[in-house]
Amino acid sequence: MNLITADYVYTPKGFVENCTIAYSDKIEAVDTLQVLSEKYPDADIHYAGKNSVLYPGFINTHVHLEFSANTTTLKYGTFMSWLDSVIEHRNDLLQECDNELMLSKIEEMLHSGVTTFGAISSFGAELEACMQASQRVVFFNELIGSSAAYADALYNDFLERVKASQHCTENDRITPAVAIHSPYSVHPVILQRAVQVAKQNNLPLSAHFLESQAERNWLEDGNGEFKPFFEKYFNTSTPITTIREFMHAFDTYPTHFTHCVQANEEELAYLSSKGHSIAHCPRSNRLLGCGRLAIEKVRELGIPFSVATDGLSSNWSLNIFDELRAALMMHHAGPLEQLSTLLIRSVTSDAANILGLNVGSIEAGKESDFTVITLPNTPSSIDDIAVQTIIHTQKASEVYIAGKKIV
Ligand code: MCF
Ligand code: FE
Repeated sequence: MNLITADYVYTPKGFVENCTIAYSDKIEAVDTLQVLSEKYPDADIHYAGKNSVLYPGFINTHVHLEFSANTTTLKYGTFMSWLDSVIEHRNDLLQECDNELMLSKIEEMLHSGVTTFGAISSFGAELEACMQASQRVVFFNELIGSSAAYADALYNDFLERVKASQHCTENDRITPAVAIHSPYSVHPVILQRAVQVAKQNNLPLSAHFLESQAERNWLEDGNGEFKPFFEKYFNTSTPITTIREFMHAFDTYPTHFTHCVQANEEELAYLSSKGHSIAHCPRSNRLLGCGRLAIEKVRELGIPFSVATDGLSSNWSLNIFDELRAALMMHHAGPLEQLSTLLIRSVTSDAANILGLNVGSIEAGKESDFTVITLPNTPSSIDDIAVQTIIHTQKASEVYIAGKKIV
């Protein structure tokens, strides 16, 4: 048994001072050091240091590791110019992205305290790096393919990748999962089949949805900036689905929808009514000119959401603190403390519930995934710890996964 004490511990009841956790691979008990050292007289005891704050390990639910080679190659500013640049440079970027590079980005996440991430994989190329990672990984096999002619082949390739990720589960840190790329890029017939695969195998399910105004215009009336794009690359000028039809395809299975920046109130209410959740990627949304997620509406409707980095195809780092800071700045209206607390919850317990993992919370029975950060000085009040953590932290001081100290 091990005991770890921090000056502050983030528990389901909020921040608690001078709190100790007894743990092995799972959390055994949360109490004072006095009580727990009497209960476990042989335990190894560790104090995380002055101004330490212990959190459950952070969870980044949405990242594209395959695009890790991008820094200045892709065009930012508007969604369509970005997408055009992805089409142009995709092959080069994928080729430049080897295991070593992906592992270095996985390390970057780890040092920011991320102990679980959701990897969106278009080709399965990052499976090896994910198997070598210290973290838990939800491996989202992405289905993409809008043309009916190629749909079957693309679907079969997707199924093979799903199987490959299921077979590596002797590595119990990898959870196989399904991602639908988007309403504009996945044919409804294979979409339905992929949703069934997720449902029958009880796999987490995710989809990019209503990211840009261009996507909305295209799905609503087959117009706007997507029209010349589809004419040029796919020789078609009609969308394959509608917003409504796409949403309905997920009616019976709670799904993690990424972005939803352009969803209106009615659509958000619909997502809420079906128990769906949102991955919110503020820096990606800003860089691709997509706008701001109405986080206050999302909250009001009780939609669970997670803050996530997206890939380096639309971001400059995979550091979860950089993302939390961006969220704090982007959603500038409303009380700072309340938003900070909500953001911390979004990368811990809410993200864990969304992905269906037994992590994200400091309570007995949960996996022992911890992230310790150290504040530069004593916080003015216990109510400020979430804000101070977000604005002052670049790196975690200690990281534990399944009870093992990794950082
Ligand atoms: O989330 C961002 C922006 N929206 C959509 N797709 C992606 C994002 N980052 C990477 N992608 C990938 C996606 O997985 O880019 C490709 C897909 O493989 C776009 S379609 C040419
Ligand atoms: Fe994405």
